[in-house]
Amino acid sequence: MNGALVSTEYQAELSEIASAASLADLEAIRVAKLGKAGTITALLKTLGGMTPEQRQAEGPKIHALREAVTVAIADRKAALDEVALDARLATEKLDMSLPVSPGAPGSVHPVAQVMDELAEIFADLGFAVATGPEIEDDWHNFTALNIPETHPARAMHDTFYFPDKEDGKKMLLRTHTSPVQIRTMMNQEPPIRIIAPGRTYRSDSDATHTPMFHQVEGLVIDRGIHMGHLKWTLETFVKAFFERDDIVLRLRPSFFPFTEPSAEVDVGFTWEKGRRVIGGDPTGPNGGWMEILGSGMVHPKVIANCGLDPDEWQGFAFGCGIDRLAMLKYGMDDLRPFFDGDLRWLKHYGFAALDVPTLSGGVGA
Ligand code: 2NL
Repeated sequence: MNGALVSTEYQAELSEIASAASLADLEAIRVAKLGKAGTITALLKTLGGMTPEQRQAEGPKIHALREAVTVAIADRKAALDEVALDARLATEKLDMSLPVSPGAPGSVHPVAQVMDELAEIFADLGFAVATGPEIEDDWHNFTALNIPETHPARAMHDTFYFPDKEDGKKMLLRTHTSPVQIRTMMNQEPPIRIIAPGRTYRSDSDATHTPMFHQVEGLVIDRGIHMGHLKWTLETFVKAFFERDDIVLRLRPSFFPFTEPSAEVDVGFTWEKGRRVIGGDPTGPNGGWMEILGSGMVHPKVIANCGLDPDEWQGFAFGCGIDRLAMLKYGMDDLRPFFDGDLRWLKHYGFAALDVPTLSGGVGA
């Protein structure tokens, strides 16, 4: 294309475009020239009716005209766009100091809140959070834990089983989070310090039991671990969680197949305004003991089942219900609304998502 030629021959066309005053004017020019019924489009159509000689002479001129007009329109459009943007920037103002509208922020469920608090407190004690599948096999859920084939917990009416599998593996919904610790012991070298919080399932339903509930278990495996470590850890945890220093623990002998010795753990409570509150003197006139945890030294058979030498490695473990912890700390007296999804309940008992990451502040706060 010969630019000099074009600029002299089509001066009128091009100056009309270059002086278009607005984007709307420019668009009108484009349609008038290049649109379906435009003048240049009509010129292009005349090529079809020409002799080859005429077409050879006229063709390049017409195409050059269309090219020149197309380029001129694009240039003018860019210039007009810039003028429009400059005008907008000169007049529009954004007030960055305006507060955003609050919207509907939702709230953190008490169970999630307590799980965060547990993770924070135990992190301060050197524990990592471990998770695992909710659908388990009976080896990880029962056998590895030294729970005999005949144990009532294995019965159909206590545990949710899946239909039999071809390979003979019995699949179930985990009845505790212990299988997470079994998997950790099998896959990680000691020393191990973990908590395993999560959903657990038992075929149980009344005012204080729901078929799905939340449990946290803790596990420490190292050399030379004894009951003293267990008691100090639980005491430190309970004081940090309930945010009181005047809490006493009582360990009572008990039995679990997976720990030896085993101990049930009671906390001292006192009656305050018709409510049981953790802390205070359990032996006083307003006091009493409440069971909140099960615990013990990990049974040597369980350690051996996970491929570790029980003469070298010892440990303690404990388990407790998260839903129950939440009820005790935040004063709910009914478990069932935890899982109803009623927004009124959540609004009342839920926690602000970003303002309050934890109320516990960890250990030593
Ligand atoms: C309770 C009792 C307990 C454990 C859980 C545990 C896990 C492994 C090995 C040994 Cl892998 N023990 N867990 C130990 C004692 C008690 O829970 O009453 N839970 C609600």
